[in-house]
Amino acid sequence: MDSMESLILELYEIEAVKFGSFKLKSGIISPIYIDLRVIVSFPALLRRVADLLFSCLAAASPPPRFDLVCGVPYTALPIATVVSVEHGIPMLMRRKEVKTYGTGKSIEGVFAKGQACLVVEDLVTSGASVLETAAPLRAEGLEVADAVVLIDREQGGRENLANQGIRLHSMLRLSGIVEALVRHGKISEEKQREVISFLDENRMVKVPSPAPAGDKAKTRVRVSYGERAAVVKNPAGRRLLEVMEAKQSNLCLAADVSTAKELLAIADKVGSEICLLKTHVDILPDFTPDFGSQLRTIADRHNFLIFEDRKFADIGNTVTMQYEGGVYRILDWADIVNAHIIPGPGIVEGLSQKGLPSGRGLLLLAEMSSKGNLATGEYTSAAVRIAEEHSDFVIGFISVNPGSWPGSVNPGFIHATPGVQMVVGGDSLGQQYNTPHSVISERGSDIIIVGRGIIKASDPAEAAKEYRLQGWEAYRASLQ
Ligand code: S5P
Repeated sequence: MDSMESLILELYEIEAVKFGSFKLKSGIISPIYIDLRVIVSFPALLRRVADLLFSCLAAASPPPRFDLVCGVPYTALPIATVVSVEHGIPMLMRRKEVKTYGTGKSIEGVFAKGQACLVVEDLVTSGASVLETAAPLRAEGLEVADAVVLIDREQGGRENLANQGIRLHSMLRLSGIVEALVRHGKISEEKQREVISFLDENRMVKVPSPAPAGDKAKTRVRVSYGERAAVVKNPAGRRLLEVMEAKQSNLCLAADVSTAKELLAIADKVGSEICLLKTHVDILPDFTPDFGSQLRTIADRHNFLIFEDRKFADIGNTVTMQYEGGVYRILDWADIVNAHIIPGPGIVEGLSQKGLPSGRGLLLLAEMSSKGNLATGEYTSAAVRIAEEHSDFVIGFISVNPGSWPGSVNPGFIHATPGVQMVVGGDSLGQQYNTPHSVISERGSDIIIVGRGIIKASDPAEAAKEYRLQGWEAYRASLQ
């Protein structure tokens, strides 16, 4: 009997593999259940698992290159420890509860930026827990290109991880385990068919999102912008989160000034304080074709992204033309645009056709700040669904109170909230204002969009600084 088969039998004997009817973390009912926590009670088996994991890595072509190992807490920690000890490879540990203040670290252990770290996991279904560990490692500047797992449930984890640049090496696949157990008379062929048909029906389990809903938003531990950057596929979304982390700014300036000349001047003046600059180019009487490149130069100088608040709202075919054509040629210079979802998903598909190849990103208007607006309830949920179906291009939402949304929303999505001033209030045309603290800390948003609070201030640069500090402080407070 080969070593893998005897390992499978042993896992079955110690009831690490069980058959019956089990509700998984993802909510689906499975006829097979795997619980590898029990292997800590069998040291010889634990050592064998670690050895076999290592040899399965050596057999990969090309074999992965790594300087460090990091187990996904908690079940894989002892496995990673044995790999580390047996093969003399230093280990890192990821904290489950991240403290980003004081001396608290998300990763424990000694490492240098640019080193490669192998993630070790016991069981992969969707790949979510591997990604949760890879993200803070990547946020620390480590390379995570490979993960090794004892058992692959063959339910989309390999594909989900590949999408995030991680190659999954698995020692055993669920179908192989079942086959071996049938061969050794441990389970019936009927049971095998049941498991295989379950697998066929659940081939692509989505990465579940840990985001909370309702009241829980107030007590949740926020995941840092830097960590989230590591799990975002869209380059504009990823860059935005990285810029936020690097500049310690979650401030977007709504540059609603009267001329292009003024806009370029204020962009330069407040550029160091902001992560994003929002434009409405159709209000600028002196717009010229080189406006985009002039603004880009300023954006590059101060390291912020450009968001044209175009609020596309037409059918897919029309918006493709509006996006790249006309006098504004938005596609050429805006990293991010936004769209209403009123026409349905075709608008996102149309914009994506043009924007995605250029590395652009899209925000969907899921809520609005103005009094009596209709973007509520089911409409907001529909925006989330459309975003999830197009998460390669959609980077997040214009939202007002995302912490109150029902269900969970992918943590990679960025929430940007307009209607922000230092005091709660409104204007005479329905705009409603909340404070930076309320928007970021209580309502669970990520970015404050501030227009008149800065533009109309006697010293816009000073005002921008104050909004940045308040927005950042509210973010830091919600991390703890
Ligand atoms: O619901 C919304 C969506 C947007 S993008 N409410 C908004 O106010 N906005 C924009 O945010 C609006 O077009 C304006 O550019 C900015 C708010 O500006 P302020 O002067 O009221 O801060």
